[in-house]
Amino acid sequence: MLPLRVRRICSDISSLKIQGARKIALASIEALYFASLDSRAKSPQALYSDLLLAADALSKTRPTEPMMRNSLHDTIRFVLLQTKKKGASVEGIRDALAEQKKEFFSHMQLHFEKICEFGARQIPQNSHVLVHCHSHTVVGILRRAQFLGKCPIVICTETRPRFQGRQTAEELASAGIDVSLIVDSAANTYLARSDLVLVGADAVTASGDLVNKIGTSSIAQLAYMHGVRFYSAAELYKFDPATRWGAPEPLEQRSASELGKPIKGVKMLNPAFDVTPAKCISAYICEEGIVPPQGMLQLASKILEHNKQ
Ligand code: RUB
Repeated sequence: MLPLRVRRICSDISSLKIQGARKIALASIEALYFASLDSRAKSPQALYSDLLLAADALSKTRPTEPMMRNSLHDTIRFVLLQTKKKGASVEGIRDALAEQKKEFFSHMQLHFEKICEFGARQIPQNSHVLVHCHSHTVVGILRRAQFLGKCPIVICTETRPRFQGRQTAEELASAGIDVSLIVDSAANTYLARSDLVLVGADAVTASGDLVNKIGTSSIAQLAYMHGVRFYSAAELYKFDPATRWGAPEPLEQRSASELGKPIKGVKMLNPAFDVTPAKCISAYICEEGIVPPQGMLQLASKILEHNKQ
């Protein structure tokens, strides 16, 4: 049985109380640390087994989250190396994990700040920006642009069925940004007058395709048609290494109950994510800078390989 604190985080991630790839990855590492504190293991190997169980449960909470999977993978690998050290002890591993978590969080913060800076530079003065869903990274970029005096004018789609766009609009408004909310189906009307689209990322594939909140691909296709630039803010940790060998990114299907009252005789379908083809993406904004979709494979592979040494 998983410790209560781990089960709570799993449930907060599945229910979207914790949402957005970045926050999900950070919460999963916090949960792994709690798993180490709450484990009753008496040997490093037993502690490692407990952490593996926790990591497995966490990674199943949202199937379309390579950033969480990559983070858990690296941390589990770190724990394995600790267990193999001469004189390894349960206490020693807990301490090492605490340090590792601190380092991971500060790295993620640094990457976030870099993306905000690179992203803000892509936003022209007084430009019209269309955003979809709620991405902490996108909000960070727009806040940074506002701080730099660029005064973006933002349109948020409400993002059915969970309405994450409302949260985006609220956060931008409280940062003093000119922001309006539209229904998802009004995207085409406002795209025609937008200077750019800015969305987050849940996964980036080896071919440079983007997996993000359902509706992203329709907006991207429309932006392509209108000749509007389309950016996705994506840490390199959002790259899914399995796609290098042809594995498709799993796309989460959520409960039909999110769509409201059932209708007799009607199937209710609720896919959470969709795939935007690389050709519709002007560039990714990552911690290394502004990268065309074709460049993500090489950059991300380098980072993920580096962590395996
Ligand atoms: C959120 C979503 C976000 C990405 C990136 O979907 O699609 O664009 O997760 O977010 P959900 P961030 O609400 O289903 O989690 O920039 O915060 O990592």
